[in-house]
Amino acid sequence: MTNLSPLQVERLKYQPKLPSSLAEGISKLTCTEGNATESVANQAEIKDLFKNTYGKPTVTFNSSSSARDLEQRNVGVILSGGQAPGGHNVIAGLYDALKQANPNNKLYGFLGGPSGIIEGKYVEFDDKFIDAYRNTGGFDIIGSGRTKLETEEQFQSSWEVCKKLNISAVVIIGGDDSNTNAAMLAEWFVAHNANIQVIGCPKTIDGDLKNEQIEISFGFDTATKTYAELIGNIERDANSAKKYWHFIKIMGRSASHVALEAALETQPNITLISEEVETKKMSLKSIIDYMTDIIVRRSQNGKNFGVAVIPEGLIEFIPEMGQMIANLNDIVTTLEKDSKYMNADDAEKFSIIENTLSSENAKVFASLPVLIKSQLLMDRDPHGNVQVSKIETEKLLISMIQERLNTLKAEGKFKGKFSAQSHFFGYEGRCAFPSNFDADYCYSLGYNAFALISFGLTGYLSSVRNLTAPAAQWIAGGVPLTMMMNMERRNNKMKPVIKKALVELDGPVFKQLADNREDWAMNERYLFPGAIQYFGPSSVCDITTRTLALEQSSKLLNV
Ligand code: FBP
Repeated sequence: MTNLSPLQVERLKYQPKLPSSLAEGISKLTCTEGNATESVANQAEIKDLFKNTYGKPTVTFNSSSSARDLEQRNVGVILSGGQAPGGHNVIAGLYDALKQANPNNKLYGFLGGPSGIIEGKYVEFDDKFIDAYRNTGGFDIIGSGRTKLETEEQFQSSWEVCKKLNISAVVIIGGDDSNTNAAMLAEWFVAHNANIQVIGCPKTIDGDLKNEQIEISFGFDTATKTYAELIGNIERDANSAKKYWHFIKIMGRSASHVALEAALETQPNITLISEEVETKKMSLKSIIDYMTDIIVRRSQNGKNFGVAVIPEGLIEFIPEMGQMIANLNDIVTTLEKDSKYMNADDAEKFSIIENTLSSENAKVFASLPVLIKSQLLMDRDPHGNVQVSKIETEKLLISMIQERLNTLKAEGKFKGKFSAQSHFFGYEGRCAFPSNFDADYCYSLGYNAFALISFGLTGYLSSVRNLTAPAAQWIAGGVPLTMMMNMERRNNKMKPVIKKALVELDGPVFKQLADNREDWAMNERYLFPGAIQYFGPSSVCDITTRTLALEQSSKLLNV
């Protein structure tokens, strides 16, 4: 093979593991229904919006000795939203299950995310195509996109494209927003007697698409291991040179799961958790006080260095910032239709914004450095989210801490040095070769998605549970998408969306940080996880995240 790295050559040969219930083959399955379900909140509104798909039972698969006859069918697949390691294996698992069910089945991949199904841009997979992508990172097999599937025209054109290709099921691999799209499309197809099923797969490095049935979204394992490797390397550098404070912002959007997991893997001196900041109503000033205090105390011990981990979405969780950003989101949607605003330069835009925000929020906006103001005005994503990856919170914290230390120095209360480096680890982790865990989990999710299709289900999320046990003992099944939904304000309107799971402050994962952070602040308890290992002892290659291990063991204790 040409143009392949030695690792890729070896990874192509890796055979992902399946739960034993699925390993017998797609035709040898039984489907057991659980109880009818309710949405997590706003039941009446969600039921009204999803008249045909609301309230379905959860399902579990078991292997059976008798084989089912499975009709020939064509399926379409979409990769949606941000990249997450293992997406290619979801498609490989889906493809293998579909071909095993009937060699005449066809799998079409829609190009560039949800827009591919609307515009009819697709490829048909064959063995050679799929084989080149097995166990690789990235979404480049068909590309991804963030188009929000929500209008009548989009649904109508998706239907036309499916009819043309004789597609009777669509699999959407995505995060909370993309699976909200999946739920909407599933409902629309049923309401229009289209006879097309829609199945979702839980993807996102953010780790916030989880609940009782979904233990973790795929990609979280590999991405956090990649960030932990990088943080560990920086800790070693900091501890060698002893001259810099490293401020590291970690991707993960609103929830702090990624930052928390990476922190447990590396034990840095400071870790901020957005959910704690919000719950304790910590102002920006009190965050600066907290961080400055640790920097000053370490300096008194002769340590003018350290490592601080900052979750990507922090800014939205600082109460005064969160309120200002919510107000900003509402007014920006309107202002973007105003040509005077759109043609204004940055300074004029800031002044229009300050005159339109409520007086309290205008004060907060005005107090920010120009860099952060401009970043806050950047385009929202198609789902109405501020693009937190573009807001340099790490630089905001550094500049405010520097100011505070200058004052303390002038007052004779700080005699040390403060020299800071800023980093943002995000895109580095999203396309890594999937860890063994993600390679197995993703393949199983894809395979299982076809199992859901084969039982005629629609509006379900592929679910594989019991993930801290060996893969053979994993439990395969499905969860109705509406079960995870609630109503939230997006783009100035209340919309049905899948509820994000945030870090629980009374949960075992946060507790692990809270119990240790004072020790980690003052001492170098750094851990160096090193690079992900794909070959070698299972104790190194097959370990899952601390988040999953702690959450699952605490569930067992509470049973
Ligand atoms: P998803 O929710 O689509 O999985 O996105 C994950 C993510 O990586 C976030 O952590 C990050 O804030 C965002 O995507 C960045 O988006 P983009 O790739 O559009 O820059």
